[in-house]
Amino acid sequence: MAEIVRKTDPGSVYEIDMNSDVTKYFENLAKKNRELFDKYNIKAIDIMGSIGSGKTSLIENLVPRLKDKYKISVFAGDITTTIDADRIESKGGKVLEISTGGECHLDALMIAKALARIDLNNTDLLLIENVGNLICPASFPLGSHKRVVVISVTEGPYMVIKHPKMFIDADVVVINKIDLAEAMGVDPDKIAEDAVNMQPRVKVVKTNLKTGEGVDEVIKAIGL
Ligand SMILES: Nc1nc2c(ncn2[C@@H]2O[C@H](COP(=O)(O)OP(=O)(O)OP(=O)(O)O)[C@@H](O)[C@H]2O)c(=O)[nH]1
Ligand SMILES: [Mg+2]
Repeated sequence: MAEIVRKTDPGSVYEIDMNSDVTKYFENLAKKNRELFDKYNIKAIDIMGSIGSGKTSLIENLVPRLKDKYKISVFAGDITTTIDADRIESKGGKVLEISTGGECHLDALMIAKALARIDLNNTDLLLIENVGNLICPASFPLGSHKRVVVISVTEGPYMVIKHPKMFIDADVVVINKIDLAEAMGVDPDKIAEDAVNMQPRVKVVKTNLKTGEGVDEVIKAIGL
């Protein structure tokens, strides 16, 4: 068995403790964001997932299906580019790009500042595309009502068990690119089983976001 150095080992390589005040600061801001969402009757959905898993593709599929039912705003979190924002706009979504300038996640302060820039009275569904990775976004609640995690079979079979925090806090897990499952030698049902074992209340949906397969089930699973 390989040796593991854990964060909790005394004198280990990880001696610096996380600054719990910083964590509390962002958690409080997330609560304030939630209060604002509720005051304006806005459903806020945090869409997280690894790089290239299909977060933007999911939003591209959701916007046309939901735009007659909801007044939708989208926050597209990206490190530098407006590529995702442009894609979503081309589907008819109203998008505010949040460029994190290198940060690997969105945080509640970025959301609070972005909320000041949109017409809250004219929004009743807010889709937030978080920055692509399965680590940092898990530790930064934004105040959203639901957390959706998008992973794809092309990332291999172990995404869920390697990233427990992301999946323990998830409400919906989307397993995407099922059209490529056979070529990848990855079983989407096994990934689904891992997700339910990690968080028994989670809803899991398998999708092909190139064709739109499974998107109606995602909408149902989120409760929209
Ligand atoms: N074959 C296949 N390709 C897909 C599917 N869903 C998305 N893709 C492709 O995967 C690539 C990445 O998709 P995106 O939607 O940009 O992924 P993302 O999670 O938003 O990526 P980042 O924002 O860069 O982290 C694109 O080229 C999509 O066309 C799918 O179900 N099947
Ligand atoms: Mg994207």
